[in-house]
Amino acid sequence: HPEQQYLDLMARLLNEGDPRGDRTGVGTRSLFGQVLRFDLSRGTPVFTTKKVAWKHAAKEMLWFLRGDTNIRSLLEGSPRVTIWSDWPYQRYCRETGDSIEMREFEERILTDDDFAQAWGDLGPVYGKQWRRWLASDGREIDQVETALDLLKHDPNSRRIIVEGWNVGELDQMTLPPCHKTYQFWVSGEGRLSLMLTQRSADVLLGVPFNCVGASVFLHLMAAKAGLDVGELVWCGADVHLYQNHVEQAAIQIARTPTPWPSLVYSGGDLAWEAIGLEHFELLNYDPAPAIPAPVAV
Ligand code: UFP
Repeated sequence: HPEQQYLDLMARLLNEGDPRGDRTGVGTRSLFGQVLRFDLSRGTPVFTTKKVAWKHAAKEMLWFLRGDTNIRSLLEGSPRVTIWSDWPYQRYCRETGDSIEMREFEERILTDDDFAQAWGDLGPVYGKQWRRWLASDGREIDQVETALDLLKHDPNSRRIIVEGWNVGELDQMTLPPCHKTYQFWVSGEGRLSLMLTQRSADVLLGVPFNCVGASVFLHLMAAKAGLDVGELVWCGADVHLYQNHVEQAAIQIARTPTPWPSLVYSGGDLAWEAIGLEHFELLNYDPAPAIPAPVAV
């Protein structure tokens, strides 16, 4: 089962991971430079040994792809995606001295346009860089559409890249990108593969989410370019298991994967802004129960 690669990676981190301090103060076991490969024509890497909130990850990916950087549309509709809310909430409390609850902050983002504009934006994070990278001559570059154009008209290109790591703007971002580079490749038979390079990877909580996001990206680009889906190659640089995730990892490693589900996208060549969760279905997903674990922030 291809998920065994992921479980083996967690086991290696447990057994051989280098004990390191880290920014969050929690401490990790870390290995530098790891690879997982998944053939998406045989199923989608939505891991089964622990239930993955795949709709949250897919909704976030669609938000990146629309070029959105405001948390408002993540909070709208179902599911309510709150993974980005903490930073703007902290900024609001810090800069205004107001001490409202998180839930109330999110309600105001949803219902008050001016408030959302003033406090809901995360700076030039993924969506901005992917769709409107600011060049030194003032042009805004749409990396996603450029990549799509290359897939259609120059599929042999070795330059089909969507990059998040804009060095000159890192200090304006809420978070510097983790899943920083997406590179596409088309096989001679017309299968689209994607290599994701992640500079920093929380193996228990981040990686399952990032694999879903990358799968959604790959399916969408394949559908829009008229290609079949090929491999997702996941590459992690600093791949780590937080010290307070050791027990959860041990529980998960002891589980046996069930057959992989299939992600089906039915939106065809819809505009990025028009694509929603209603255009996706995940067939035959039968995961083991979730394993609660604290997020390091
Ligand atoms: N992290 C991920 N994937 C993500 C994301 C964050 O694994 O998509 F946004 C984890 C990696 C790391 C932490 O544990 O969040 C980011 O911290 P740092 O910026 O210090 O690498």
